[in-house]
Parts: sequence; C-alpha cells; structure tokens
Amino acid sequence: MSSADSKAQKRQKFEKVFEVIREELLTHFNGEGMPKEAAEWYRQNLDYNVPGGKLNRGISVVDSVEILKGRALTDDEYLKAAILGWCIELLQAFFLVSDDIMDSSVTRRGQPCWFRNEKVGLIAINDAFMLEAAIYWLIKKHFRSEPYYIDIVELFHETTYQTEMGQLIDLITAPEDHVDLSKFSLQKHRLIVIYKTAYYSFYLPVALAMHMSGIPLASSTTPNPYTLAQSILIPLGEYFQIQDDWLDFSGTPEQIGKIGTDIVDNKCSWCINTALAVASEKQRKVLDENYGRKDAEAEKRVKAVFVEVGVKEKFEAYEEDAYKRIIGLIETIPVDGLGTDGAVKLKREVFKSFLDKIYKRQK
Ligand code: GPP
Ligand code: MG
Ligand code: MG
Ligand code: MG
Repeated sequence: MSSADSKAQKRQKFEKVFEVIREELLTHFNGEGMPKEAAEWYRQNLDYNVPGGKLNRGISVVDSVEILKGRALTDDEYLKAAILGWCIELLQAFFLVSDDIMDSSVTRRGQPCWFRNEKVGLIAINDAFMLEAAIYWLIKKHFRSEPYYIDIVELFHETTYQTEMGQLIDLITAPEDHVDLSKFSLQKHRLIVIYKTAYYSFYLPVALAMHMSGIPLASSTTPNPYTLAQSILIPLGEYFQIQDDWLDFSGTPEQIGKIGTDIVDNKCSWCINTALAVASEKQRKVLDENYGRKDAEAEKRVKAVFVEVGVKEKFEAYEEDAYKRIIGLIETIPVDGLGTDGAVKLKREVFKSFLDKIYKRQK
C-alpha cells in the first residue's frame, strides 16, 4: 500500500467519526424540543463548516496518541482521540466562520464563506457560537469521568482566549481607514501569528494527545514535558502562518480554496514586512500609496513590488531555514524520548510527523 493510500484511508476513518459526533449533537438538539427546521439549519452549519479542510490539526491528535502509546489504538482509544481531534476542527470552524466576517473574505475551502450565503448573513455569528459550544458538550459527554477532564477543558478555554488575543492585534494592526506601513514590523507580525495561530493549531493537538496518553500536567520531569512541547510547537506554528501569508499572496484560489485578502485588508503579513525591509525609495512609495486600498489595480501594483523585491526567493530561503531550525529544536529531545512521571515518553516523532505534514505545503 502506498503512503498516499494509507493517508487517504486514515482520513476516511477519521471522517467517519464526524458522522458520529454530528448525530450525537443533533440527537441532543432534537431532545431539547427544537423545531425540525432548526435541526436542519444546525446540520447544514456543521456540514458546511467543519469537515471540509485539510484536517491536519484533528488527525494530528490521533497520530500523536499512537506515537506516544507506541502501539495501535484500541477502538475505544481511537474513538476518544478522534473526538478530541474533531473538537479542534470545531474550534477551527468557529474561528474561520468568524474570521471570514472580520476579514470580509469571499471564499473558503473552495466555496462561498458561510456568511456570504444569502439566507445566512449575520446569523453566521450565532452559528459560530454553536460550533464552539458543541466542543464542551462533546467533551463532557465523552470525557467527564477521565482524570484529565478538567485539564482539557481548561486547555480549550485558554487556547481560545490566546487565539482571540491574537485576532485582536491582527485586526487593530490593520485598520480599514488608515494605512501606515511604518507601524508594521516582523516583531509585531511574530506576536500576532503566535497568538492567532500557533497555540490552537500546533500546541493544542499535541497537548491534548499528551493528556490522553497519561502525561501529567504537573510533572516533576525536567524540563516539564508540556513546556518542552510548546518550545517546539510555537515556532512550528509561526512557520505555518508564514506559509499562510505567503500563499495568500502567491496561491491561486483553485489551489488554496480561498481568495487572498491580506493586501486589500491592510494586514501586517509576512510578505509586506519582508518587502518593506528591502524596498527602494521608489518601491516604498508604491507600497505606501497602494497597500490596504479596496481597489484591484492598487493590489496589482503591490503584488508587482513583491515580485520585484524577490519575496518568493526570500520565502524559499525562510522555509529551508525554518525547517532546519525546527529539526534542531526537535533534537533537543533525547533520542529515546523524554521520560515522564506518567511513564509515557515524549518522543521526537510526534513533532517530526507534524512538521512533515506542513513542510512545503501548497495549500
Ligand atoms: C488565521 O488568520 C487566524 C485565524 C483563523 C484565527 C481567527 C481567530 C478568531 C478568534 C476568530 P487568517 O485571517 O490569515 O486566516 P485565513 O487566511 O485562513 O483567512
Ligand atoms: Mg484573519
Ligand atoms: Mg482571514
Ligand atoms: Mg491568511
């Protein structure tokens, strides 16, 4: 069996669990006496917004539990890991439905953004809240009697808060009516992306897998395994969001499933920061006059400067360097793993497999 086949099978198996959680959520919803048309709405909200992405975050929970346990999972263990994986996908859906309204985006995963559907509009805000609420309902149903129940609930809450802090600074660094490129910097960019993306996309899946595998949060192991995991996963998340910024500029809508909006939205993205660092006076003037304007011609002029200053070459060099640097961080874990109080070893492979999922990604 080729690795592409096994990847597709893995995805299919994971997708089957979505059917399970969707039916659980709808059965409960109906049990509350909700009208049929409301149940139909909720089902469409779930189907439209939750399962259609790359599923890297969700599947990484399952992969990480398998690596940590060092064996194939029992059916019950698989189901539990996959449910936590789907809880991250629900969190992601909650963020994306909201983010697309805030970024005035047009498409997502190759279809109109949820709020762009005629019948939906701002009901999308409540739909996003329901996607979030579903997480805690599912965790309670499936994990209430586990010793790590409160740890994972707190982890979801804290990670959500961090992501909202990141979204706040992303938004206020990109005012719609006032372009001032002198306020951007790679330092500011770094803070934004660590908070808006890295915690929920990279630390959360691995930390959930660590809890499920029995690694205690208050571990006497030095370094603390959760702190060590974070020291690798936050740089990994930063690299991922720099890829996202790069693809926003360079990817076609067919390729990335969304129309890039960063230039028009005046975003403090990696591309503009990289261009600003090397632009000539003349190029800088073009950027000042055209960045963040709701105008397709202005956007084209900005893109032309990005090409001229070699943002592509700089991204490729960044990607190689990031990969090597993250491998170096992974190698701070002892070859045979970091022993923990839970007797489960934190292994390099957890991080390597996550890195391999995103290295040189094209979407
Ligand atoms: C990615 O930003 C960050 C998020 C999707 C987090 C949103 C957080 C909220 C609290 C709503 P992005 O706008 O670059 O993502 P994309 O390019 O996919 O629109
Ligand atoms: Mg955004
Ligand atoms: Mg966005
Ligand atoms: Mg983006």
